[in-house]
This record gives sequence, C-alpha cells and structure tokens, in this order.
Amino acid sequence: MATDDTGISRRAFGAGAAGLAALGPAQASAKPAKPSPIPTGKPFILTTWDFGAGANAIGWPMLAGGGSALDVVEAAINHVELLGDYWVGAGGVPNEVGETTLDAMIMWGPTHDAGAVGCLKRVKKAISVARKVMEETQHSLIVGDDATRFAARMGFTESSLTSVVSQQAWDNWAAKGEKTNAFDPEPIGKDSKLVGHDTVGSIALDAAGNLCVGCSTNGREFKIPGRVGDSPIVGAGAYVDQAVGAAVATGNGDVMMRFLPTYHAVELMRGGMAPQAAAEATIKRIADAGYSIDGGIAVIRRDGMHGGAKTGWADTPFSYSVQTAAGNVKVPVA
Ligand code: SD4
Repeated sequence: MATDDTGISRRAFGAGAAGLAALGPAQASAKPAKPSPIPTGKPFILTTWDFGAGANAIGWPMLAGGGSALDVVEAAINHVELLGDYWVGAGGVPNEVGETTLDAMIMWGPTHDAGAVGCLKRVKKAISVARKVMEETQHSLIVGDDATRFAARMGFTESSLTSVVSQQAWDNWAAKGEKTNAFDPEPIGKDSKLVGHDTVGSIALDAAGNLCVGCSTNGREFKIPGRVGDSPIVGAGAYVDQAVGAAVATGNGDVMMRFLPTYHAVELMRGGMAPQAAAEATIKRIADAGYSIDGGIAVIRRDGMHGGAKTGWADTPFSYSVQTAAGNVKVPVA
C-alpha cells in the first residue's frame, strides 16, 4: 500500500475522506481536522550560533554524498567540540571546583532512539559517547564518572578537559571568593541574565529522508558539581520527530528544561503551525510564565522551512545557519 512520508497510508486516508463526505456536513465537521502531511524535503543541515557555518561545511559534503544524517550530526558537532570554544567541548566553562564537564545528546528520527551523557568527565567527544549510549545500550542517559567509565568501555581515551583558558577563568573567579550564583533565589519574576551562551545544536535531513538531531555543551559557568543541564534531556535540549521536523535549544537550561521547548515546538509544527511561529510561541511560553532569561530555539521542518526565536540576549546575536544544495545561509534571530 502506498504511504506518504508521514507513513500514513494514502488509501486509508482517501477512504476516510470518502467516508466523511457520506456522513454529511454536520457529522463530518465533528471529526478533528487532519493536518496535511509535510513533504519529505531535500537534504539540509542546520547548526546554531556562529560556528554553524563551519559545522555545516563539515556535514554538507557528507549529506551531498548520500551520508546518513546520524554521521553528519555527529561529525558536525565533533568539529565544534574540538574547536576550543569556551561554551562547548573541552577547555571551557569550569564548574565550581574548576572542572569542565560535558552534556550531550543525539536523537535519531526514524526510531525515536536517543542517547545522552550528562556531566561527562575527561572525554572530549561527548556527542560520540552519546551515540554509543544510543547504539550500544538500551539506556538513554548515562552520567558523571560512570559515563566516563562507559566511554572507556567503548574505547574512548580519557584526557583532561581543562585548558589554560578554563583554568584562568576559574582562577579569576575563585580569587573573588564568591560562591556560585546557582545558590541564588530562583529566577522566576526576576532578571536572570547568566553570562554565557553557545551550546551547539545540529539537525540534518539526509537523502534517504531520515532526520537526526544532536547537541553538546559544557553548560553553565561555575555550576554546582554534578549539575546536568537541558542539553541531554530529550525534548529539552533537542527533539526530532521523523514525520515533522526537529528543534534545538540553547540558553539558561536550568529554566528552559522546565518547558520542554524543543518537544513543544515540534508538536506545534505537527499541528500545522509554521516553523517561525512555532519557535516564537515556544519562547513566549517561557516568558509568559514570568521568566526573564537568555534563551533561544531553532526549528526546522522536514521540508526545509525553518525559524528561530529568542528571549533576552539583547546584546548577544543568536543565529543559526542552514546549508542546502543552494549554499549556506546564516539566519540572525531577532
Ligand atoms: C545549559 N543550555 O547547560 C545549556 C547552556 C547553553 O547557551 O545553551 N548556553 O544550560
């Protein structure tokens, strides 16, 4: 039986429509409207922040050559993890005791399978360890030293995630003798502008029509040891639905994860909302709940339509980049 890209049988759908007509207008209108299927779309890769174009340049040739979206997302994010950026991967954002720890997640559209690591220590390619969680285990999230132990079992090498930059940042902060601001009162109803941004999120659609999403970060500066943010939480840091599209989030993860923004945005698109409107409605919900934070979301439907929204970050230009066969476009998020 023929199916469209949502997996809905066309024959069954057609029979349903004919059945509706036979019922007459009053009974027919009692049926909920079915959103029209979203077309398959052509390959793309979307990556957040200023390193988006560079990450897309790694992923695009793989996609163009027929590579899997899973390999593409992993490679694009590995590229950023190894850049030495202060907010992603090794060498940045020390916690309260000066250690850099990593959160990452990968999710595969066709199966809803996901793998994640939280508070991963001493292993640089966090997204690759997350992929091992997804592919080699029945678990979804492994954390802390046990995540490091798991990585070692999977053949990853341990090395320090501290760099001159992260050490210097911690020395300067520790010299002030302040405790971490994570013990401050909850940010609801207050201005909560944490310094820092840049979690990388990537979404790819491959030539076979499969979607994959991933994200990776070292989280929040001077966090309480053991803290895990939104990035490795399915529906918070990232989410994909093979029939609809995907979304990635960045910003104050301690607050953002309370709203499952990437799940929310994908569900809005499933209901027929356009990507830009879905991104805006998702961010608005956080602001409407009384939170004044820095945060953003980038969403893309499987047909390649995309959108983004942010709250806060008045002086920080949040952007994402989308690469297709037509080239790479950097999209500033207003
Ligand atoms: C976190 N959401 O761990 C991450 C940090 C981030 O832009 O995205 N900053 O809270």
